[in-house]
Amino acid sequence: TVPGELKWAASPSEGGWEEVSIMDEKNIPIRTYQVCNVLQPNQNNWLRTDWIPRSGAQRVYVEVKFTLRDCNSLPGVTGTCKETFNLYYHESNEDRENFIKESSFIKVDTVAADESFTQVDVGDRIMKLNTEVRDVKVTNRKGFYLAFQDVGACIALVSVRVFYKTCPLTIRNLATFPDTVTGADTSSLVEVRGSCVDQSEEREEPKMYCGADGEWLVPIGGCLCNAGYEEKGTCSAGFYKSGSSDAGCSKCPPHSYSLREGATVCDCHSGYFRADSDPPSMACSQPPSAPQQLISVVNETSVLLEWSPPRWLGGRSDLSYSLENRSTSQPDAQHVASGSQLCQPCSSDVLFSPDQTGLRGTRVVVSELRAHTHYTFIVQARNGVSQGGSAGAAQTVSVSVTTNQAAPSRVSSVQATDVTRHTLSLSWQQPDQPNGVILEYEVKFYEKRERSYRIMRTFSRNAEITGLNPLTVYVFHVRARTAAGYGEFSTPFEFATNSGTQISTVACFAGSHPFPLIGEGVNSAFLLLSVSGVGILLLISAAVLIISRRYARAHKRTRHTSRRTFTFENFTIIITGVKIYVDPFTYEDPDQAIHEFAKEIDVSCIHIERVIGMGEFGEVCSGRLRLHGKREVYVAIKSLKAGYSDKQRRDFLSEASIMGQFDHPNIIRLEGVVTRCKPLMIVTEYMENGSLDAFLRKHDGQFTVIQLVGMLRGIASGMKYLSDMSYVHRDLAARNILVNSNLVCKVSDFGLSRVLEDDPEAAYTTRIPIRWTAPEAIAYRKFTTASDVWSYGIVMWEVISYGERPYWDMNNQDVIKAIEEGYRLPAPMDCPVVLHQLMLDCWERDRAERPTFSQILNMLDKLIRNPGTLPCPEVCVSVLPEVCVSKWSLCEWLQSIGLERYTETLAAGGYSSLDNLLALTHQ
Ligand code: ACK
Repeated sequence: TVPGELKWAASPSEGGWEEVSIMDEKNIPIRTYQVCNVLQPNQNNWLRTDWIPRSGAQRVYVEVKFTLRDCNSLPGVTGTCKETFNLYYHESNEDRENFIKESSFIKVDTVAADESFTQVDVGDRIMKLNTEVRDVKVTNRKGFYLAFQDVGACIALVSVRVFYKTCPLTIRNLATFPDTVTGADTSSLVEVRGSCVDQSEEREEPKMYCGADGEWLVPIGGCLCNAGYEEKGTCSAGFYKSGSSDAGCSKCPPHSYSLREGATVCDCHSGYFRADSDPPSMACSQPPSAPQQLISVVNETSVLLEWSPPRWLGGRSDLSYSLENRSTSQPDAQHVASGSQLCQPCSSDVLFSPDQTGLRGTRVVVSELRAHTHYTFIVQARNGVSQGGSAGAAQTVSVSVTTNQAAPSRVSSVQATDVTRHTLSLSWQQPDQPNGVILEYEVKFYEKRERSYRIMRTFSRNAEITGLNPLTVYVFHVRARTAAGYGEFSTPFEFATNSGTQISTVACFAGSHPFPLIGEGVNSAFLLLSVSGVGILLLISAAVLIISRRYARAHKRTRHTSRRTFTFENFTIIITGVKIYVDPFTYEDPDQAIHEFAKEIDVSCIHIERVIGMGEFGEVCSGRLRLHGKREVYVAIKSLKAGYSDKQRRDFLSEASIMGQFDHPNIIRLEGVVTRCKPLMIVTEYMENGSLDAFLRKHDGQFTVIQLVGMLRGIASGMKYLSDMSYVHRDLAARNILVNSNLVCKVSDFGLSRVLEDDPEAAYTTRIPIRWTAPEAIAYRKFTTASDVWSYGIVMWEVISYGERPYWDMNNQDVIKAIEEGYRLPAPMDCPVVLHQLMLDCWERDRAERPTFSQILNMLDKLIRNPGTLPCPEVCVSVLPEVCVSKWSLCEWLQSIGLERYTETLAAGGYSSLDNLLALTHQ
C-alpha cells in the first residue's frame, strides 16, 4: 500500500525481482515484487526487505501473500520452471543499506503455493492468492532482514506482513498482568507476576504464564479487596467489610449502622455496645438485666446463695456473675448506747466457692464469715459490654443475712516462754475469730518419738507443762472452746526441754507439718495403711510384670505363627477367586520371594546383543532368550551393576518379584531372573518401540485419535488388572509405559512403590513425580488406586499431546499450588471434548469422585466401538466424506493399518462400516 517505491534491495539489480504496480481484483493499485524467469535455467534471484527492528519480540511470524503461475500452463518450460521460492532471514543490529550477502542468511523454509494460476485465469481476472505463514526465532540482534530467493518460478509477492504475538493486558484474580511478548520457542512459557488492582492487597503472589500462542495460562495466587471494598466497588451505606477476604461487603449486623460508603465496621445504635473482642460481624448488644430470685441459706458461719439467670441477656451469651458483700457487726451494748452501727468491709479471709467473680453458675457458698454478723450480698449479672466498676441497680440483686454462733477459729501461734529440764512454759494469742466468749483452751502434747499424748486445759492464754523428760522434743497443739464448742487444733509446734535453765527452741514448724501425728490409734492406722499400701503396690507391680511377660510371649508366638503361615504356606491369597498381589518385602528372605514368583534362567540361554538404555540399577540391554524346548524370543535384560549393597540387591530383585505375580497382555511380562551368577539380571519381554513418551515425541502428529485411544485403552486395561490385584503403582507415567511393534502399550516399572514406603521422608524428596501424583498422595502419602487414576489422567494428556511435558516448564511448587487452587491441564491440541472430560474426571480433588479403572475402560471401549463423538480424521474426510459423516470407523481402521487406499473399493462393494466388514468371507 506504499504510495511510492519500496526499493527493497534486489540481486541481481536488473533482470531479477522487480517492483511492479498492478491492479487487484477490485481495480485498486497495489505494489508487488515480481519475477518470472521461467525459461532460463539456474535462476538465483534475491530480494531483501528493509531492516526490521524486532522491538523486543523473540519469535516473529511472516505472512506472505503471493500468486504463482502454474508451470504446466507455460509451454516449453519443462525443467527450468519452478513453483516454489525460499524464505530466509538474517539477524543484524543495524540497518546496513544495500547490504546483501547470501551466505549470511539462514533459511526459514521453502514456500510452495496451494493455488497456482494459468494465463486463462488472469484473463478472467481471478487472482489466486496464496497466504503462507512461517515463524522464526529472532533473539540475537536488535532487528533482522527477510529475503526471498527465487530459483526460477513465476511469482508476484503481493504482501508481506511481519508480526509477533503478545498475551494482551488482562486482569485475573484482581491482579493486572501487562501486555507480554510471548517466548522464543513454540513451547516456552513466560512467567509473569501480576500487580494487585487499586484498593486490593496480595493474598498470594499473583502469577500467570504467557503461552507461545498469546494465551494466558495457569493463573495462580491473586489479590483480595481491601477492607471497605468489594469487587463491585466501595461498600455502600448500611454495609461494611472489615478486612480483606474473598467475601464481599456485608449488611450491618443488628443494632448497628453505617452512614458513609466504604465502612470497615458499623457503629452501634445508642444504648447498644460492642466489646473489644467482639468481631465486626456480631450484633451490637446490651448489658444483662439483674439476676432473679436470689435466696440465701445460713449455716453457722457460711451462707449458701442461689439465684436465677436474668430475664434479658442483652443479646449475648457471655453471661457471668460476680458477688460483693458488706458486713455490719451486731450492735453491742456500747454501740447501741452511742446509737451507731459499725460498717466494715468484709475480711479478705471470707471464702467464696467456687469463686467471687466470673461465675458461670448460679450458686455460691460463702464461708469463714464471722458469727453473729449481719451481711449484705450483692449479686451482679455481667457480660462483655457491662461497664467496669460497681454495677448499677439495673444489673444487681441483693440479700441480707445474719450468721449464727460458731466455734472459734484456730490458735495461730504458740511460743515457749520458759524452758527447763522438766518444764515448758507456753503462751499463745486468742484466735482471730473467737466467735463468742472463750471458755477455755486445750493443750495436747506428746514426745516427738512417742505415740501417746497427754492433754491439759487452761482458762488463760498460757500454760506450764511439767513432768517432762530432759533434752526431749515435744510436739504441742492448742485449741479454744466457746459455748459453740471446740475450734480446730492449731498446727504442731515443737519445743525441747534442756539440761539446765536456758531456753532452747529446737524447732518451730508451725503450719509446715503435713499431717501432725496425733494419738496412738491414728499413728498405727497410718502405719498399717502405709505398709499395706506398699504391699498392694508391690503385688500389683508383680502381677503386671507377670501378665505383660506372658502377653509378650503369647504375642511373640502369634507373630511367629502368622509369620510361619506366611513363610511356608502358599503366598498367593485367593479371595473369592481374585488374586491379590503379595508384597515381596513381607518375606524375611528376599531370595525366597524371588524364587516363589520368578523363574531362574540359566545365563547360557541368554544372548545379549546391545545396550538400549540406563536403568536405575545399571544398563538395560536387548537380546535373545532360548529356553529348552521353546522358540527363541527377543528380550530386554536389566542388570545390577557391580559393587551393589544388600539393599540395592533386594530392591533390584523386588521388581521381578512383583512383576512375576502379574499375567496380563498390558503388563510387561517377566521371563525370569539370573541370580545364581553375576551380574544379576531381570529378563522381560522386549518392547520394540521403547517407552511411550519418547515414542510419541518421535511420531508427533502421526496417529489418529482412535489409535491414541487404543493405546490408552491398553494402559487402562493393564491398570484395571493391577487394581483388581490390589496393587498400587504410584509411578504411572508415559515414561513407564513400553510400546511394542504392534503399538500395544504395557505398564512397566514396578520399582518406585518400595522406595517411597521405605523412606518416611520420601514424599518431600525429589523422588516423587509431582506432575503425575494426586494431591492427597503428595500431601500425606495417601497412595491408592484412586491416586493411580489421577496419574492415568496425566498419561491421557501426555498421549493426546504426543509426549508434551505436563504443566510444561512450570516448577513443581507452582504445579502443586495451581492444582490446589483448582487449575487443571487444558485440552491438548485437537483433543476431543469427551477425552478431556475424562481427564478432568480423573483429576477430581475428592478421590471418591474419580472414576475407577473399570469405568475408564468401559468408556474407552465405547468410544472405540462407536467413535461418532470423535472428530473424523482428515484423510477420511477427503477420501470418503459420506462414510466419514455416518460411520467412519471403517476408514479409520483401514488407515490405522495403512490400507486406507481400499476404503473406496470396499465402499463400492457395499462395505462401508466395520459391522458389515465382519461379514466379509475369504470368497
Ligand atoms: O525409552 P527407552 O528406549 O525404553 O529407554 C528406556 C531404557 O530401557 C531404560 O529403562 C528401555 N527399556 C526398558 N525395558 C524395556 C523393554 N522391556 N523393552 C524395550 N526397551 C526397554 C526403556
